[in-house]
Amino acid sequence: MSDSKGRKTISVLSPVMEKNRRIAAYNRKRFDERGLNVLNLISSPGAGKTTLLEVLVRRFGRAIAVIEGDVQTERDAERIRAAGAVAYQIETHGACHLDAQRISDAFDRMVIPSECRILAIENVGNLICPSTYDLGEHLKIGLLSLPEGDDKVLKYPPLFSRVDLLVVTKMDLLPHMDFDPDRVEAECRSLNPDVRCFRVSARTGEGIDALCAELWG
Ligand SMILES: Nc1nc2c(ncn2[C@@H]2O[C@H](COP(=O)(O)OP(=O)(O)O)[C@@H](O)[C@H]2O)c(=O)[nH]1
Ligand SMILES: [Mg+2]
Repeated sequence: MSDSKGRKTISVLSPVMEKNRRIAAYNRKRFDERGLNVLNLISSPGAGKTTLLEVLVRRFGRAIAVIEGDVQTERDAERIRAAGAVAYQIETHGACHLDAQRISDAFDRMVIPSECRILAIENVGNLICPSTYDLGEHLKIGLLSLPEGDDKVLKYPPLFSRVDLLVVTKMDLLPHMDFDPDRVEAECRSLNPDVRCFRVSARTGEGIDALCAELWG
């Protein structure tokens, strides 16, 4: 494409996304062959992804395995292992999201127990960059915690228009926050009419049964 001065613009974004899409499709085929339900958890840093995964690991044991994504450190994988499941840590060393190639490499390297049925991927904490990268997952899960505020869904439509599940976390903090979960769910449905909504607290256990039924069913 040329502009009015005859300068050419070369888009590198589409080839990158096209390559990611092809690898994600390959990942999904491998996950299906293994009978794995694969989750991609996306939120801001601190929304409670790892804590929720620890709760799920305590319920499902080695029937769940986890790929952790962080810029640096093995800390989240160590937490998941301490809770009792297999975890593989990806350190992106700067990248603000995971991509399908990194997941393919992790899947090659990790030893997933035969009883495993759910593979959860905890993406790098970020509401923007992970939104558009398909990893080959079956469910894209967006988490929003009460301290972040109830106005965030319409500010980050690339994520909240794509999620299969919306999980409002830290519900135990509701008495202390000006946060309206009805508003959050209504705004998410306005972008994404098919989204399934959950309200949970890892601290009290609120909503965990319903979420487990959704993931396990
Ligand atoms: N009150 C409350 N705090 C929580 C809950 N879940 C997580 N947290 C806290 O939120 C902080 C960040 O949690 P973490 O799971 O590491 O978030 P991540 O960065 O999204 O993985 C930690 O201090 C957790 O103890 C919850 O349900 N209620
Ligand atoms: Mg974490």
